[in-house]
Amino acid sequence: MASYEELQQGVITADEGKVEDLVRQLLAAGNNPLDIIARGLTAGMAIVGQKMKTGEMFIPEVLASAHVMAKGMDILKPLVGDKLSSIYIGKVVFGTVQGDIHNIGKKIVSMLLESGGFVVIDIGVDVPAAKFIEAVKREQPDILALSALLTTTIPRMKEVIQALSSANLRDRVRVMVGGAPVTQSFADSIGADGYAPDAVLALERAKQLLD
Ligand code: B12
Repeated sequence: MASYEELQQGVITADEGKVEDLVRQLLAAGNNPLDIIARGLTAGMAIVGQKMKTGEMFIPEVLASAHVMAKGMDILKPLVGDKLSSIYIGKVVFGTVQGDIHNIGKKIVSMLLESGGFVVIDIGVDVPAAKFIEAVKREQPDILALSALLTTTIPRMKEVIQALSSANLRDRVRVMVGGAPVTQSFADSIGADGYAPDAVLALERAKQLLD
C-alpha cells in the first residue's frame, strides 16, 4: 500500500515515475487530494529544505525535487478544482517579489484560490514593484497577492505596498502576503491586509478580505 512517507521519499530522491505512481495509488485508495499535497508532496519538500540547509542536498537536486513535485501537482490540480466550488468570487494578481525566484508555494496557493472561485493572474517571479503596479492598473484585481521565501526579499513586500500608495492605488486593492519567512506580525508591520501560513488558509483569508 502506498504511503505518504514513500511519496515524501519520492520527492526527496526526485523519482518522477515513483511520485506519479504513488500519487495515483493514493488517489485510488481514496485519499483526499489536499492531504496528498500537504502530507506527501509539501512534507517531502520541507525535508528537502532541511537537507539543503544542512548541506546534504544542493541546488540542482533541490530543483529536481521541485520539478518532480510539480509533476505530482499536475495530476492533483484538476481534482482539487472538482472538490471545491467554482463560482466566480473575485480576481487576484499574484507574483513573487523582486530578487526571489521561488514559485512552488505561489502555484499551490494559486491553485487553491482558483478552485475556490478566484481568477488568478500569475505575473511570475522576481517581479519588481513597478510591474506589480502596472498589473494592478491593467487587471484591476480585488486582491494583490505577494509571495517571498527569503528573509532578504520580504522587505520588497513593503516597497510594493508603498508603491501602491504613491500611485494612489492603495485603497483600490487588498494586499495579501505569504511565504515561509512571513508572519502575521510582519504582515501587520508593513500594512498588508491579509496573511496566511498555507494555501488552504490563504483561500479562507482571501474570501474574508472580500466580505
Ligand atoms: C525549492 C527551493 C528552492 C528552489 C526553488 C524552485 C522553484 N521553482 O520555486 C531553488 C533551488 C531555485 C532555490 C533557490 C534558492 N534558495 Co531556496 N528553497 C527551496 C525550498 C527547499 C522549498 C521551497 C518550497 O517550494 N516549499 C514548498 C512550498 C509549498 O511551500 P512555501 O513556498 O513555503 O509556500 C507555502 C506557504 O509559505 C504559503 N505561501 C507561499 N506564498 C504565499 C503567498 C501568499 C499571498 C499566501 C497567503 C501564502 C503563501 O502557502 C504555500 C502553500 O502551503 C526551501 C526550504 C523550505 N522548506 O521552505 C528553500 C529556501 C526557501 N531557500 C533558501 C535559499 C537560501 C535559497 C538560495 C539563496 C540558495 C542559494 N544559495 O542560491 C536560492 C535563492 C534563489 C532566489 N533568488 O530566489 C532558504 C531561505 C533562507 C532564508 N531564511 O532566507 C530556504 C529556507 C532553505 C534553507 N533552509 O536554507 N530554492
